[in-house]
Amino acid sequence: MAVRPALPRRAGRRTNLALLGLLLLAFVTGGLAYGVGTPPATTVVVAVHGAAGLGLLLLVPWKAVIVRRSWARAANTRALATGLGVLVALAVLTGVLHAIGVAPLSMLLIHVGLAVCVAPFLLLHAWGRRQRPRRTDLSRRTLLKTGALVAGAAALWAAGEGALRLAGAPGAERRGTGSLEHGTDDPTVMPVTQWFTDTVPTKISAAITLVTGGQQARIPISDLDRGDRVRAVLDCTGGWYAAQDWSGVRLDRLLDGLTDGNLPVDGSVDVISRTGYRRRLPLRDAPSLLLATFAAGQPLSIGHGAPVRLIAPGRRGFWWVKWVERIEVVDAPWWRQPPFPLQ
Ligand code: HEM
Ligand SMILES: Nc1nc2c(c(=O)[nH]1)N[C@H]1C(S)=C(S)[C@@H](COP(=O)(O)O)O[C@H]1N2
Ligand SMILES: [Mo]
Repeated sequence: MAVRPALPRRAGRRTNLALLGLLLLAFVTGGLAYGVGTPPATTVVVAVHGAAGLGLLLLVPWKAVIVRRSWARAANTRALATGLGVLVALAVLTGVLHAIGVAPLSMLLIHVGLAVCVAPFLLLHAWGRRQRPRRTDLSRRTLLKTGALVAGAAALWAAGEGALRLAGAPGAERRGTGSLEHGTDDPTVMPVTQWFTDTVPTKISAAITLVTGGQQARIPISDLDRGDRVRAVLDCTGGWYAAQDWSGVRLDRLLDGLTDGNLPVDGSVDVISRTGYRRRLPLRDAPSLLLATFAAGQPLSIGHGAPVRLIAPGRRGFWWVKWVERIEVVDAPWWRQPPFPLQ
């Protein structure tokens, strides 16, 4: 009997499980990168994301052997499997293109879109090939191989970061979230971004409504210029960020005025846009939240949320509600809402 080379014989179950593991890790860390606010936590999540995505490439030689071996047998499932492979390859490619920092910002949107399409393909593909755990899955040998894959993926990610720096690519400067700088200290350069289906309103009101307990008050916009300032980074999940000096009024100050300093410590605050877009935040964050009417010394433009928007330091852009019209103090916990806005 001829001795076959080591690579084809070993390629198989373990390679497939490793691919599945890396894909699941990429999904989880991709979603977490948007949920977890800011560096340093996001830096770790995003680095793991990059390493998991790039780690897929390390397994290509082994996977190629598996594909070649089973191609003839798999006539029925070939189309689905090919689609999965193409989508994953494109997801990795668009992720890397964004990270390099020269592609248009829409590249990241395409990346996430492709990744979302991967999910049903992966589910169908893997379901048809379900595996039972085996005792050897916990063997010393398997652990060593897993360790080697993790180390290889981390090294590949680090090499990528090093290459970006050596090449002086714009991506070398990206934030821990993976976002690229766009319009710091110049709001006119900042992209106007809606989360999903929301649109810039044409009519905006001259006052906001505050509701706490039984009380309700209407505050004219002109009353919101109280000179409270914060420098904070707006970091959109669309892949860009900008630091600005924002000014207006701190939310705790505004609410204290209405409750004579008896603002509850527990509870949440609903910040609601004229458009219906809304986010619920913990009330204990109120001292760090600002209702801003100015950015970089200029009144907000309508696209950026005029007359007043929320500034939520340490949170991703989708929390920074624009065109704020109503603020309600509520008992419901902040986490009782969809993790991402629906409009
Ligand atoms: C099939 C699943 C996915 C794969 C294989 C994948 C792969 C990748 C790769 C290879 C990179 C480039 C990393 C680098 O070069 O440093 C990347 C970047 C990125 N991905 Fe994904 N990804 C997936 C899903 C997602 C999802 C679901 C999201 C968000 C909801 C996401 C968000 C991001 C972000 C924000 C970056 C930029 C990070 C950076 O610049 O370092 N990805 N992805
Ligand atoms: N009402 C409303 N507020 C919103 C959004 C939206 O779609 N509707 N998008 C959010 C998102 S995803 C981001 S990144 C920032 C973008 O702010 P900008 O358009 O001023 O750059 O606004 C946030 N506030
Ligand atoms: Mo955003």
